Amino acid sequence: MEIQEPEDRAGEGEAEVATAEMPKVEEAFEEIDVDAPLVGIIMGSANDKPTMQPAGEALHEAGIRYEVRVMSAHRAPDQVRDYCENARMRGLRAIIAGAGMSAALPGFAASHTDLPVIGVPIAGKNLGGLDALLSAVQMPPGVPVGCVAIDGAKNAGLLAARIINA
Ligand code: RP5
Repeated sequence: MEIQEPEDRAGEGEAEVATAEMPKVEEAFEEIDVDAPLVGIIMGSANDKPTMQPAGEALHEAGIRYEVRVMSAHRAPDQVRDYCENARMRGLRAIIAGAGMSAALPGFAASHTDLPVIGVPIAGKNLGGLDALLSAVQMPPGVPVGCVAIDGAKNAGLLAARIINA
């Protein structure tokens, strides 16, 4: 019995170290997983926010984390490029891109990521959103952009949710 006591203590000690350290590691990984958004909602102007809000609401109702960023393809192309190039590495799995007028944002975003990009054409003052619609749906072969209806942000959120849950 006297010989076994040190062995038992050694075993218990190792177990104590292991159980003391494991929760910290698990918590660290949980924090990364839990907080990371899965969908990025980007738009060309802060003025697009009210139109794009239903996309966030649809994702929220589906329990899918998302983030919102305002970035213009023509006013801040470097920012859009960097965001899209890093999107997959950051854990995003889909991007929703809303923009009005000639609306390069969805196609420009899709050219800088291999994640699915869902375009939301936003109605402008002059052409009722037809310009933005055509900019998204008429993307040349090789750079796909999914496209919902003009001002159809709700469906963009629902479609992103289906992509995430597929
Ligand atoms: C696009 O041009 C935006 O997406 C917006 O819909 C449109 C007009 O932009 P603002 O003049 O409202 O900033 O870039």
